[in-house]
Amino acid sequence: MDILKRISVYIRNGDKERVFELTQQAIDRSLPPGNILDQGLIAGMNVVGEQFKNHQIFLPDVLLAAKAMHAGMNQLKPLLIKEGIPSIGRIVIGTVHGDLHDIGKNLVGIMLRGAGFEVFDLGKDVPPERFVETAQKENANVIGMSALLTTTMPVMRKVMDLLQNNTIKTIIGGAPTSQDFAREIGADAYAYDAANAVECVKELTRG
Ligand code: B1M
Repeated sequence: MDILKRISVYIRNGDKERVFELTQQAIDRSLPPGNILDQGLIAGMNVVGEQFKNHQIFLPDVLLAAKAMHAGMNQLKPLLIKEGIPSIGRIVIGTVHGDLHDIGKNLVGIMLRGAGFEVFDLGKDVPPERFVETAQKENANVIGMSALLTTTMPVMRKVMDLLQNNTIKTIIGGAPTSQDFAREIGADAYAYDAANAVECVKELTRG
């Protein structure tokens, strides 16, 4: 079995030690970090999501998979972020209040940093006011919100309400969100994945 396939299997098994070892091996073999991420770590997590939905595995299994995912992502982080490049914009990101899913948001933060943005990561379970207050305090150009639960999507609307008459741009993402939802709440952009988030934020901060 190839090394990326094995990483995805160990994500599914929640074996963070093996994920750590194999990610290091893949890096040592000079495999592109983007491939290790997509075909190894994310591929494994996608299967975990399917199995959880179909009641084949349970919450503790998902938690272990998330820990294994973090172990691999931490190793890839320095390769995805180029150090010392000048900031091309400032963005506040976070997962909205009530929502504890932060893997996708972390990935978006890593890719934005890699592209040269200064990122203020508020973490998860972030109240609407905090997004706005931090963006104003840090003089950010953009606020980025992540939600993985249908029940927490309305928090994005609350942030939009607080931002009325403000020039700060907004981007949303996360599995249950969509372009239509972004339009409905008045967000400036919707991104389907981390690479797309970088393209959208570049567009929002251009000129
Ligand atoms: Co939960 N969970 N979870 N979970 N979990 C989902 C989201 C779910 C779809 C699983 C399922 O049923 N198939 C389901 C949500 C259903 C719904 O509302 N539609 C669900 C549920 C129900 C729950 C609980 C309610 C379970 C329970 O307690 N009974 C509970 C809720 C807790 C809470 O938040 N209050 C819960 C808990 C957890 C864990 C804590 C165990 C763990 C999270 C650990 C962590 O994040 N630290 C977890 C996990 C891991 C998942 C799944 C399996 C994987 C999510 C993930 O990390 N994916 C997920 C199933 C799935 O998504 N297939 C599931 C990998 C990640 C790289 O992708 O996050 O989509 P993603 O991010 C992508 C894009 O969406 C996009 O770019 C990222 C990179 O490509 N993106 C953005 C994300 N944010 C963006 C922001 C942007 C732009 C793009 O701009 C700012």
